[in-house]
Amino acid sequence: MRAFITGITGQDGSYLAEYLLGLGYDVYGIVRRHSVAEDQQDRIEHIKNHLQVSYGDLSDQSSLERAIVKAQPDEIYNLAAQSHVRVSFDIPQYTAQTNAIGVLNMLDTYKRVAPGAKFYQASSSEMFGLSVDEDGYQRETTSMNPVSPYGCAKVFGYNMVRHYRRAYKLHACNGILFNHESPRRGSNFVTKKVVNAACRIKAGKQKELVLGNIDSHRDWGHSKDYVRAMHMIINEPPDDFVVSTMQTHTIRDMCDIVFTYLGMDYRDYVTQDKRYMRPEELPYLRGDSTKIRTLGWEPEYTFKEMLHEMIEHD
Ligand code: NAP
Ligand code: G4F
Repeated sequence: MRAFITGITGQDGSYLAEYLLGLGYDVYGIVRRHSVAEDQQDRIEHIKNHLQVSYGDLSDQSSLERAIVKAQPDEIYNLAAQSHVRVSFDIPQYTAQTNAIGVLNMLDTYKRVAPGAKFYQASSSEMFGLSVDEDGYQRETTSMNPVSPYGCAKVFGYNMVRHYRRAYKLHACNGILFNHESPRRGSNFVTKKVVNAACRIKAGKQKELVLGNIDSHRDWGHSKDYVRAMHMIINEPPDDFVVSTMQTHTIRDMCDIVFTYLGMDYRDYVTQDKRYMRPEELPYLRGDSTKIRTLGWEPEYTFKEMLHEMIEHD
């Protein structure tokens, strides 16, 4: 089996590549051109001799075509994105080019050069925005009411996948993943920022931690559990699936667990500043993943185990 992964240098792409190599797949991917080439592949350094990567970018359709023709994939995972919600308010057009038009570029290339393959799109719980069902969960049938350029662009990609599935009878599916973290999480997402700062404070290298809104709720899982779900979803009849832990916590709860593990009280160190607030906030996420759980998926990590692993790593 041959898999083609966009976003292979990212948190999820690196775990997915590892997982698929472990299953015996040949794994292909694209990487972007960076001005500092030395550290751009840090997350895949340990497996890079087993991967076939070429330069490519979601905004350059010719590069996608060359890479997919070379890979002749059975499975295509489109994980590449400008993945930071706060940053999407600063660079909305770039975010839309990558996360919306980039998905269309991928789908169109897939349809033309590899229509026999299966296609997975990295959709997001950020698409639900302000919508919550009466029982306090978001699920596959919950309406989408996004509150960020990132969320709006992801809704476009999500709908394009559904459209291509129906119109051209392609095996294209969406995983609607709730937040997931790991030691490989980018340093400006809130879990990694808190873990990193708490470790530095403990070591006497930092005095305080400045955050934005610490009362929003997120449903946080572990990236390793969620890449297993991606592989399961793409190998089902084409459909859309929510992936979540079904539990929710505030940023405040998360700070409490991290600082307590290191023998400190977060209230002595955490302050808030409007520079980390968003023009519009998504206050509450809690996913109902019953649909994928009926296929046998469930997370192995608890919330605390995931945070403890991140702390031990730092
Ligand atoms: P990540 O660590 O930020 O990785 C994003 C990847 O996309 C990186 O490899 C990045 O390359 C690549 N990329 C960005 N723009 C690109 C472009 N124009 N062309 C080609 N590659 C590009 O994100 P992640 O956490 O692994 O998330 C993976 C996907 O799942 C994303 O689509 C994200 O939006 C979605 N998602 C994530 C979560 C979550 O909680 N993690 C939840 C729901 C959905 P560089 O290394 O060169 O920057
Ligand atoms: O860690 P975050 O930046 O993740 P966010 O915005 O929920 O987005 C992540 O999850 C989405 C799925 O729901 C993905 F689609 C997306 O790609 C990404 O992986 O922020 C989490 C919460 C927010 O409510 C934010 O306002 O933490 C709050 N927060 C408070 N202080 C902060 C900070 N977030 C960041 N990044 N930095 C802060 O200082």
